Amino acid sequence: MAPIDDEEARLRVGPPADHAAGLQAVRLSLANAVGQMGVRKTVRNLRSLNQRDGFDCMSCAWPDPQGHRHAAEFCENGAKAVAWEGTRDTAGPAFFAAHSIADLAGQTDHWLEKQGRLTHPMVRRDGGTHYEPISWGEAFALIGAEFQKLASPDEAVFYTSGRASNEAAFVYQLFARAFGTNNLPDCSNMCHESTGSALMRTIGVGKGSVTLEDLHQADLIVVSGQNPGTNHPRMLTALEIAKRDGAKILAINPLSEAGLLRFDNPQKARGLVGGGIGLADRLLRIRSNGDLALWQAIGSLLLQKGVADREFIESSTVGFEAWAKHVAEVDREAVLAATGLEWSEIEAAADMLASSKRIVHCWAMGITQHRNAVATIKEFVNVALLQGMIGKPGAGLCPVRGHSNVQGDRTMGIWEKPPVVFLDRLRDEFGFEPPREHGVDAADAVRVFRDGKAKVFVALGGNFVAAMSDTEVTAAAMRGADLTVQISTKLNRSHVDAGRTALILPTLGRTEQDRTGGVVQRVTVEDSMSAVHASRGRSEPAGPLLRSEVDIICRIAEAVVGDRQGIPWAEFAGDYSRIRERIGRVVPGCDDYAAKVDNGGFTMPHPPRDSRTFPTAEGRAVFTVSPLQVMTVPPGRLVLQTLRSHDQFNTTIYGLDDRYRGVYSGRRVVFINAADLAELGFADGELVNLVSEFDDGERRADRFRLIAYDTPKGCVAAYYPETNPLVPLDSQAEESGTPTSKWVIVRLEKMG
Ligand SMILES: Nc1nc2c(c(=O)[nH]1)N[C@H]1C(S)=C(S)[C@@H](COP(=O)(O)OP(=O)(O)OC[C@H]3O[C@@H](n4cnc5c(=O)[nH]c(N)nc54)[C@H](O)[C@@H]3O)O[C@H]1N2
Ligand SMILES: Nc1nc2c(c(=O)[nH]1)N[C@H]1C(S)=C(S)[C@@H](COP(=O)(O)OP(=O)(O)OC[C@H]3O[C@@H](n4cnc5c(=O)[nH]c(N)nc54)[C@H](O)[C@@H]3O)O[C@H]1N2
Ligand SMILES: [Mo]
Repeated sequence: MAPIDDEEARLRVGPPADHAAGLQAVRLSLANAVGQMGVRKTVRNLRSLNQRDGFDCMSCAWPDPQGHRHAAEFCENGAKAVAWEGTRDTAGPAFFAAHSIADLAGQTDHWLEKQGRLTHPMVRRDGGTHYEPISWGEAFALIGAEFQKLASPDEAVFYTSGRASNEAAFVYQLFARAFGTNNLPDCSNMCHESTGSALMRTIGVGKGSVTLEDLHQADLIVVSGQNPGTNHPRMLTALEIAKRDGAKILAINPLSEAGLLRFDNPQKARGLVGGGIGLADRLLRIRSNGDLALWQAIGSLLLQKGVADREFIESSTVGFEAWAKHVAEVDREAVLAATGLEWSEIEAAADMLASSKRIVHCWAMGITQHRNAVATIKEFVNVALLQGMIGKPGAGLCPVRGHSNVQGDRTMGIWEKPPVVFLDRLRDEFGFEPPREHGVDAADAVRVFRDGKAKVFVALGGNFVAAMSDTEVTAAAMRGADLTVQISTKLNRSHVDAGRTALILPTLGRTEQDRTGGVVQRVTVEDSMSAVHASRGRSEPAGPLLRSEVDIICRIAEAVVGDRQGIPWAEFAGDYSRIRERIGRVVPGCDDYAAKVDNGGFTMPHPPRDSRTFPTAEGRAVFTVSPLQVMTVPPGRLVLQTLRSHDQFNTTIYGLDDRYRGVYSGRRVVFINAADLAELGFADGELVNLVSEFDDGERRADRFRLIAYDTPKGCVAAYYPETNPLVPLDSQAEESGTPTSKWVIVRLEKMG
């Protein structure tokens, strides 16, 4: 487990901010970028960030405007991500010779990544104390030999983080399936999996149904369980555009996040002199996990008011009567207990919905990472269907994705439960029979290594050990692997808690020029609104030995499956347009893929959005009935949500500040209501240990400082990944299996 940083002693706490971005954000992001990359590289990189012939920002999946783009089409945190990748610092053989793995284990996550870009393939041989250099050729041969030893293809697991390009993802899943397994867990399992589960069942497509234009045209935007000021700052521009045209915003969050309150757009001259625009017209400060109850109550109020798009319900949905009956009987006391809101607040929110004609529902991790997340999302869908808010301009469902290409990776077949049609088309194109049995998701991946049932773990990016729940269990499971192969840009915990034989394969990042095969290659990505386009980095790679993800995967595939299925791996690596041709023939919705991306990109088909047709089993959109659960906490215990600071990208910690929440130089903090402090006998600023309680026992994370904060009583918040040791592996969302990162029952323990 990550040790505790000495810097924590310098922790300072100030008042939280009341608005997001503004001049300060520009100044900070430029100073940071120049500091890490130097002036020339900063100018080159930031100039091509999110531009038509440039590269796609890797900081989130928010779409780019279709028409006019600003010269600076990025946000503070996008600039941070670019600078982090573009840093001049490197961690090569001398670094690894100087630091044993035991030594690295004693460093924080922040320190590990801060060492700079990985430049050489490295290996820790079985029993070794250090990583040592290895040639690419020997690394691929070693992988080939380890795979030979497997008793079954299912002893290998292929993880993907959502930064991989469509081309890399496509060849990766092809490799896994040609080898013979659907063990393709990904970061989506920990992220929007609940969204996919809920939307597949109710509208027949697991993706959001809006375009950026729809947001601009909406007259009400609901933002549930999301902190866009930090995690999707460019979304604030869309909210601003909608607001200027008279839209209202309803935010639902336990915290009054700065980015929900006011936005001072740094892209505009006006932003530079301050002022900005107010965002949320109403902020419901809901208790953790109150959303299912809230939406059932809103549904019942809308029904009482006679709000219903009868025509749409009649022509395009099933299940309305049963749902209407269910929510009409909603228990008001249970709703008040679950939400912690006043009934009048819920009525006011329902009035906002009732008086709106074009509503977009947005949501993120505050919704998906709960035990009943799938039910909650189905409840937004019920209300959207009731009002006919899907498949018309200015209205729809907008799950806001995290990783910049997590949606594209799924489209390309990174899925442990692949649809039959996808496998059939893969078979028809490549002439081999892909495995049909479902593979392991992220949580099951931990279980199969923990139980000795899997031996080889390959990671296409990411930091599985720190990102996954139950850090100690996950780390031990990974240490038990015979071989781990990490295709990475920077050093992280997953290189430290690695298999007996462990490989680090350094790869090019999004910002870097990819000249695999001697030509300039492009890749493609899909954003949160299903728009697909090309991305091409411009910078000189961090080192001459780096290889692209596509190249690395194709070489591994050559070493492991060779030409058994006649798949032309070398041809794919030499010219990515050959991969795009195959994508066009295999992936549903990607016909003429290569040509379309050459012509500037396209938006993936989405039948509910495009034509109000719903490819569900019923052939219609489905109202669903979910029992109202009021999740309770034993006396003296609190509900912990684990979230992101303004200075991190998932497990990548850029710095120790969270300026919007008024926290500086430290991350081991717990935001807690002052009344809870008093009741439980603790003081603001006191150091405590956190103990989580679950059916299977207790878990601990030590030395956190309590900060009195405006969070609902009983609900506390702390940063991930430091709190992942507290999230039990078996605490997962129903149906989707997502770890319940926003619902962990904890008690505070005095420090001895
Ligand atoms: N700069 C930056 N950008 C990022 C990331 C990053 O780490 N840094 N991560 C990327 C990724 S992979 C993702 S998935 C997204 C994550 O984007 P977010 O989902 O915005 O990320 P979190 O920090 O987890 O914030 C969760 C929000 O939900 C609220 N919340 C918690 N519990 C509840 C609840 O029960 N009900 C309601 N209504 N709200 C609740 C929290 O108070 C918080 O505001 O961002 C992406 N973009
Ligand atoms: N407790 C708790 N746990 C959570 C969450 C939470 O809210 N709370 N959120 C969950 C969510 S939403 C997600 S998406 C997951 C994230 O899980 P992951 O995607 O696995 O984690 P990241 O931190 O994004 O991965 C960072 C690493 O990716 C590598 N990397 C960066 N860029 C590239 C690249 O271009 N190519 C390659 N090959 N590697 C690259 C670097 O080595 C870096 O160290 O975490 C989940 N875990
Ligand atoms: Mo995510």
